[in-house]
Amino acid sequence: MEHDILTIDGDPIMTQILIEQLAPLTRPRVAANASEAMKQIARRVPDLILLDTELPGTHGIDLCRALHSDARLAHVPIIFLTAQTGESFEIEGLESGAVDFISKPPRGAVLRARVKTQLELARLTRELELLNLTDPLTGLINRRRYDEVLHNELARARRSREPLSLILVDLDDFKLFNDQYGHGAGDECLCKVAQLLQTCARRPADAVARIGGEELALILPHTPAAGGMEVAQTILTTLEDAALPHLRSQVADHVTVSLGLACLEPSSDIDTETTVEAIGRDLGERAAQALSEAKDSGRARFVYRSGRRRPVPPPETSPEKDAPWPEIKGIDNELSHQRLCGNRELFITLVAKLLDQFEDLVEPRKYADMEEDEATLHFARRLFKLKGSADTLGATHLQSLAAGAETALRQADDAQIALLVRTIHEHMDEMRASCEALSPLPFQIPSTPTAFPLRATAAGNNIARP
Ligand code: GH3
Ligand code: MG
Repeated sequence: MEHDILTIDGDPIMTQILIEQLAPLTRPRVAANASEAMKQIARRVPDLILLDTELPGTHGIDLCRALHSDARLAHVPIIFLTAQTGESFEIEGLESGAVDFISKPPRGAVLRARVKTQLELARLTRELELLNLTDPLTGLINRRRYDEVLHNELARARRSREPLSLILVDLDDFKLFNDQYGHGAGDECLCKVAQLLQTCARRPADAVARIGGEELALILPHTPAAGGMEVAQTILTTLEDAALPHLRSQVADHVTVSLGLACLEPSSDIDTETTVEAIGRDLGERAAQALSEAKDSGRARFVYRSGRRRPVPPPETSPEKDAPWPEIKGIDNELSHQRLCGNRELFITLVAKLLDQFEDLVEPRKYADMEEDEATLHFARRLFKLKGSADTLGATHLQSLAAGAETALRQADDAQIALLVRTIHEHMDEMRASCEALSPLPFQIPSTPTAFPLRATAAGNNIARP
């Protein structure tokens, strides 16, 4: 890659000499005085600056000091070109921020060698700093950089009254993963999850960090709660699609994560009196509480926790103001609206997913190939997941039916399981029917299963007997 060198010299002849001598390396940009230099820097930060000590109207040392204190140029080496000699002058120059001196008139080979050395040193310094800010295992930014990014983005959000979402991510049953597959495989799994998270947060300002052992985080600037929820849901779906095997997960047969989402909303949370540190603390606490709720309520899901002072948005603040929140039988509208922050699109996606995924809770064909223990475990996981999805959607009756079936499974009560699974199916059929009655149809409704599955399955596999 060609280097971007800026020469700052008031003498056109000297400038021409520099252009010719640097030709084997690059074609430099040139500035004849301080103000031209500042314009060039504003266009693009150069890789290196060659600065004349006797500029018209400015002392080179003063300009060097000013350039050195400019945060954009903190990593840009400045080399002095000077006709002056003397120890005190050199000391002053080095103290002003220059890294080297070249005496005028320069000799081409010496100039190029010194420039190359400084460019290489600057590159190595940048790499070292990057290493310091990067987690070596996953390549994500590390805790230290996460703290910096969060602080800077919160300060910006407060200043420009923009929203910001924070998502904390924790792998589910990761200890069991390590126990089952070994620590090396655990490391690989973490890397894979890190890569997948990066595909879910693709805006340039988004940052994905590893903030602890198996804890990751996403900082999403300019993103209100509804957008944060969409990213959280995308993460869940992406992991489901990736289906990284996790035999001992208590939640699914693949690796899952739990997510805690909290948002800074300009209208209520951002108060110019509150310090950025306090805003960050509050946001972090809310996201951590949401994560802990996601774990406690069944894992493999996201929970959103709104701000303390933030009122629950009334329906008219929905992203699609004109479209009413669909009334679906069995779903507590107020609860779902609140949980999903009025994100109608997400609501519809989740209902469709629920009806699709649990259309056939017992899956007779799948159970036909399973051993009894495996079938029981599989069934238990599906119930667990159904309970979680119902909870997210505010489908409270469905949630308690699934919880009841879990208890019956633990007690090996076949009759009760059969009854509850039948009731669950009936309940979901009613939900499906009420979706079909909506006009216009909010989504493609999965077909109703033709045969009631449990009897065939229970008879064939005794799934309820652990
Ligand atoms: P939960 O669903 O409640 O989060 O359960 P968990 O097992 O994931 O959580 P717990 O806190 O009990 O255990 C975390 C595990 O993550 C234990 C630890 O060995 C593992 N872990 C943390 N950092 C790393 C790592 O860098 N590599 C590997 N392979 N494992 C790690
Ligand atoms: Mg964990």
